[in-house]
Amino acid sequence: MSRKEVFAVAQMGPVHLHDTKAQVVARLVEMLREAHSHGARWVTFPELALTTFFPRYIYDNPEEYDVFFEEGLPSLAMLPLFEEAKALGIGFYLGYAEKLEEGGRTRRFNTSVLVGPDGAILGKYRKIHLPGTKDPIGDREFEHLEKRYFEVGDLGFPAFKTPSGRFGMCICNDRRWPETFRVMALRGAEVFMLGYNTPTRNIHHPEPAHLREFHNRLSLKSAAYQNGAWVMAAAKCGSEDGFAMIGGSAIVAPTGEVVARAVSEDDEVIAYNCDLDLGAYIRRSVFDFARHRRIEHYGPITAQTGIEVTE
Ligand code: ING
Repeated sequence: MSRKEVFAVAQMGPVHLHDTKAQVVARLVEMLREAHSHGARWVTFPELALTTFFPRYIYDNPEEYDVFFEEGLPSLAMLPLFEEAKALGIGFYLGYAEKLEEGGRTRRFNTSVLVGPDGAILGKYRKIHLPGTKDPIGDREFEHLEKRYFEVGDLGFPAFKTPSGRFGMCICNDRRWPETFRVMALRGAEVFMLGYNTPTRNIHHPEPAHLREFHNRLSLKSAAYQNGAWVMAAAKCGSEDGFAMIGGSAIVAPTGEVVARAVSEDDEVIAYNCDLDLGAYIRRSVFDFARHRRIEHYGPITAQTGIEVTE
């Protein structure tokens, strides 16, 4: 028996500082419609999909950077997308900068929301692995200041129940950490949705540009195969005000094979009719967690953060 559903990934081309959220959301709605024309029931949009990747810039005061954040869910800017998706009966993953008042203080997260085909909000995820630095490095062409603008996510790595099965969400750098996917898989996730903004240049040390795409693909394929799950990965890419980011959006099968990928660095919709039972044999054999995992030997994974050499 196979549970087949069409999933789409909506890759975004650049969003520039001067682009308005209304202009960007109109692009997302356009891609939603294109996904619908492919018969898609689910669409994955990128990380921080409503704005340029602003953590590349140095801001000192919230008044300067709060313009990039959304309040409320759906926020005013998101409304046209939520309405169109509900009208088309399409569920979606959307990455955005979340701002809220809680416990008498302002909190800011790099967040993704999962919305069902009926428009119901199924869950939220807040990015846990924040790369880069809290303070500017300086003397670089751009920065990577997610630790400056966002708190570490406080919702863990849930697996959300949807009408199509259990989905997990993560965001960008999370995909480089195997713990991300294993936790969601241990909670029953059979589809992982994620968005990313990955600069083509490494500001921390000289690295050949081709490795950016190689490491992206390596992370996605490993996550899929080692957890017997589908991976939907949506890039925001191209040159945003001259700052280049990789594309390579992809749909990866539980076998680890890329079944669809974007070929441009613009807005581009890819889609695939996914058999959600394809991963079942992998989770019943090579990665039958219950039968093969030996947690009594995994202690250091949660007992320590960095490397500890004992002898
Ligand atoms: N971007 C990048 C990512 O993890 C990065 C940052 C790139 C870190 C390459 C390490 C190596 O894809 C975000 N937004 O996390």
